[in-house]
Amino acid sequence: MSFDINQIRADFPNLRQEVHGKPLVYLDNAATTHKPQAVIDAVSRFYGEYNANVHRALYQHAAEATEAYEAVRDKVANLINAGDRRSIVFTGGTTESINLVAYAWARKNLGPGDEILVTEMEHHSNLVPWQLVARDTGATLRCIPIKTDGTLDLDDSDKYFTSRTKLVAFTHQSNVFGTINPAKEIIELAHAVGAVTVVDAAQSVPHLPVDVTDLDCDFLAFSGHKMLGPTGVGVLYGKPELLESMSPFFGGGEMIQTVTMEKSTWNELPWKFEAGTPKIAQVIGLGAAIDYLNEIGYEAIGEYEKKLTDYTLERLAAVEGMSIHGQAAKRGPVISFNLADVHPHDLAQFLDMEGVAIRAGHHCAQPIMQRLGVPATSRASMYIYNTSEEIDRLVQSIENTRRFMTGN
Ligand code: C6P
Repeated sequence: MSFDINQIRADFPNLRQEVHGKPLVYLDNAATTHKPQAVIDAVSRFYGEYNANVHRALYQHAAEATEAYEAVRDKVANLINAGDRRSIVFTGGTTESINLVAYAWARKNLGPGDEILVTEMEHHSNLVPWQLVARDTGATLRCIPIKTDGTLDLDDSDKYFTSRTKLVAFTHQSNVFGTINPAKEIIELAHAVGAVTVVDAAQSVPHLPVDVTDLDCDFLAFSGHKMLGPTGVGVLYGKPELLESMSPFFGGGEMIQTVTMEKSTWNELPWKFEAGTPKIAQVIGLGAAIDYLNEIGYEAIGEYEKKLTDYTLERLAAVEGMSIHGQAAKRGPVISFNLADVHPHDLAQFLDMEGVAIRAGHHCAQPIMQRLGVPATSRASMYIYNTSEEIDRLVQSIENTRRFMTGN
């Protein structure tokens, strides 16, 4: 399909909303994206036409629901080029996926003297779970610092990747700077010292083709709601041999093979990690989101987002008193900034009155704020349905706010 922005926008009912009497300009896509009608319809069709639990019953709708649910596993495996559908575990989101690895792999395999390596640009979801693992196992948490341009300082990699490094967890794309990290290089460095790798792909899978076979990552996590899918569903990819070696994280229905009063045995992969009634409607909605993205194609998405990001950077840079954080050459459509003499929260509130939705705060990445020496930043994050006209409205609203707040 060619990239027809008008057609794409027409697919998203939320983009037709007005806020405070103004057409909505939604620029908080790194937090969550809107949903195309196809995703809303897929969820609605499940509930309205063949609602049933999966993997359990033999009647018609149960079979249809199971088939629809399991078909999405294949779609996800294709999307990230995982050779084996057993490596795809459905979770509640990126945060749950990372915690699954922290509980079911790291707590069993790490101890005093071992090191967990993260980066200074992690979202709290890929930092706090490792702090907890370090606390509980006696392992040490270490960190690759960021440079002033918002990229990772990998110059002295020998300092960080050592024989003690047992796990390396890093974000593929920063939710603050937009930086796309050199994932393959980091994974090679990790594997060279025998460490297991965890890629936080929450911000990359929505925008880039991600190939787990080429990356050779051990685990990779992402969320459905940041890629046009429903909330409450995410994916953990794990190499099957690692997932096999792990004990279940949650116990309950579905994840067992046999249960006696004394003991239980576990179901096969991936169901060993999907205890209880799974996120059936959400997974089906995620499948529709993947179909939608595939129809447009990642190449067209990447080209469009690059043009829009370049335009936004250029327009924002021309605003008086503007500081943009992060100048990575390889970046996604996420731009954080501060405007002199205007607190990010005030800016976000003024913009809201103009119908422009951005995020202001620490973006669940407080170490970055500490590094930048600011309590908060403003952040505009774009997706496939945003336009240069919307960026003009963003910039005009920022200009209006600046004039109002500073009086010049
Ligand atoms: N970042 C943002 O506005 P969940 O909440 O589990 O779907 O995703 C967590 C998460 C993990 N890693 C990265 C890099 C992320 O950006 C996020 C979510 C949102 O930046 C909400 S704080």
